Amino acid sequence: MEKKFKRTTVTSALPYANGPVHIGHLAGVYVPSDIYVRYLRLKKEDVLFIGGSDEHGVPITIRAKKEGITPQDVVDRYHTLIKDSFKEFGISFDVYSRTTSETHRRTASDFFRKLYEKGEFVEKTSMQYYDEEAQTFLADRYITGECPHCHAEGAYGDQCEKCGTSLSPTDLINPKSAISGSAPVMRETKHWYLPLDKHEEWLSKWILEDHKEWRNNVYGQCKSWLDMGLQPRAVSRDLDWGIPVPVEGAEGKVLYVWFDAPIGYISNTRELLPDTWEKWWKDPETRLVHFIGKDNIVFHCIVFPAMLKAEGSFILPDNVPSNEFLNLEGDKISTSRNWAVWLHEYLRDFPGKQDVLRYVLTANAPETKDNDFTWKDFQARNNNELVAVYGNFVNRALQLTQKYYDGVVPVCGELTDYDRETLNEFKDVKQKVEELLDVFKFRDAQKEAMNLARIGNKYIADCEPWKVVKTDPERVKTIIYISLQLTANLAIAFEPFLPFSSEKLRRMLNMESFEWTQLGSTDLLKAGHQLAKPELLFEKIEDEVIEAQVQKLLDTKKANEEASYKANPIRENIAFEDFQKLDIRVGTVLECTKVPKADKLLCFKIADGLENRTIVSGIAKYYNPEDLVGKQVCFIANLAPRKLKGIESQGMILSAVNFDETLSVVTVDREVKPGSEVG
Ligand code: B3M
Ligand code: ZN
Repeated sequence: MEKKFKRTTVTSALPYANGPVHIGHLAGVYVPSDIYVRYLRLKKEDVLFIGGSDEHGVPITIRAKKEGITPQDVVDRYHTLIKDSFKEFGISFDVYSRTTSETHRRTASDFFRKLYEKGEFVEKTSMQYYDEEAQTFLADRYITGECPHCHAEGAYGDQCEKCGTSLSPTDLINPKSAISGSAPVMRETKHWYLPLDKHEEWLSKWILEDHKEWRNNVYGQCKSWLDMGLQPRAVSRDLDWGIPVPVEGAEGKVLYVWFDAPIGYISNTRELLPDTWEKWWKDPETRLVHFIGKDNIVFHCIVFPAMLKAEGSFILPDNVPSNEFLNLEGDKISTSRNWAVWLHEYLRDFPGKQDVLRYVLTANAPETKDNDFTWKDFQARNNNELVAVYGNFVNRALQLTQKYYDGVVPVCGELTDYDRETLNEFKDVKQKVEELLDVFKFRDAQKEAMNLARIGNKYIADCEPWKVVKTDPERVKTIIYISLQLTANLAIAFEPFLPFSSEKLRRMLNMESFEWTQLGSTDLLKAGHQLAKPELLFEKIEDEVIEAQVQKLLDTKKANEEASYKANPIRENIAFEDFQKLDIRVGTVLECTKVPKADKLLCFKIADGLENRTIVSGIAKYYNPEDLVGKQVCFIANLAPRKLKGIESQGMILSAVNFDETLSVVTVDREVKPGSEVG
């Protein structure tokens, strides 16, 4: 890479301190950022790795209320848990702080005040639900009511979890405050907005023209936001948990969590380096890189840069590598449904096996599309790759050295053509790994490192030193010498990915440290050098261990199913005449398209036997529209028409709500005439 930067500031998304960290977070953000930072450090580049907990926001207050504790109790608990488990897992932050720190409060307040004084905000009043009993404005999540689409009770002011439709609080039928249970009233409230529309022009140029190298998913999401046109965004909230808005007339208002959280990167740098933090954020020769998950793209590529630009003295991110999602055994990871592999539990269940998880999450990294984590794959990658390839090669090389030469590196004799070929093959691994890491292709980079071990395995298997030793002992010295050089190279190549194993290997090789620049060299270990006693680098993971983990997930699934059944008990009996009022029919899907500006809705054209009708349904998350064309679906034909996103929907398509809240449309198992009655 051309070197126009003096140093790199690397940030990784600040996890919400309202739950522990799981493998989805690790695969998406923390493992790749840690690999990247370790790589830069190995190259002796100036780099700072910033992490911390995000401790504000409504979900934390909801959790506190549920548990009958304070929000501070919630964040204290999870901040410590998260921080400790990151440390044990080897995520090598230079600082891991929190957004409830005093430094952060001051930094975020100053930031807001500066923008305020520069006139970078617009003030607007709007009507918002207010709980008169509790005397407080209500965040969207604090209002529940009947969903206007599927008529489920208990839909939230921002979303109905039943049918997945996104809502605003005023859409709810019979809204209720989740705090007091009373019916909220509308009241006027004032907020400060960041006028993103005013920033649209430079943002468009900066992203769409100057950063074409950003990952497709990042670039694409930014483009679609910019194409839709940016709107002013409120940066304050009526809430009693957060950083108070530091201007007059803002009593009871706090900074919106997405305003203060990214400033947390700056505060945490400042906490670590009170005197020199500015060069990491303001010097144009500093490169800023944000590692995030895909749900954070708009905040890091559009909102935060607009804030930084409005402030005026900060640099903008150079790249924002963002991953897609990791699923678990085919289902979306979910904190609330406990569908996850939690880092602290993994560390407890698999002590000393940090690198196995690091390896698997990188090998399976959701870099370009969502990926799936399964325990079977975890076991297979450990047993067939780490143990059978990397570990096996290293073990052979070290054991043979022990056996033939008492652990002393032998003198290299004359090279054969095959030796030279092998040496050549691993000489260019450095360049290959660098080229890939420089563009954030962690999966492929790790594959290159593993390839080095494959070369070694093949070499030693082809050369068969255990046989040759009987006929040509001099030749064996050369074979072992070359195998040991390869082994040392592996310790370097894997260092950013598997730091614990590299350290262990380095100890076995009796080497203090290696430099990245030595990667590819063929005389890392000199003849006569004494190695330490070999141990196994990796160990096989047995079926029982994996079965126990799978069983744990099956138990979770069962508990979730039971809970969901309990939460949705069979309703009261109805009279047959009431049932007869429902007119359910089968229709054939003629067309199905996405509804613009509504990520959950699909628009159907259905042949209902008589004519074609339009039905809008909130299932876009679960289907590709093309896949539904031609299917026969069941729908309620006599539901009063209603408008959704400006489209008149003439009925409702029936779908089953699975325990994990995914939806499946109800179809017929044999083709029938469109318009056939269901009953
Ligand atoms: N805490 C959201 C998340 O964990 C948020 C990231 C903040 S980064 C400044 O998805
Ligand atoms: Zn609904």
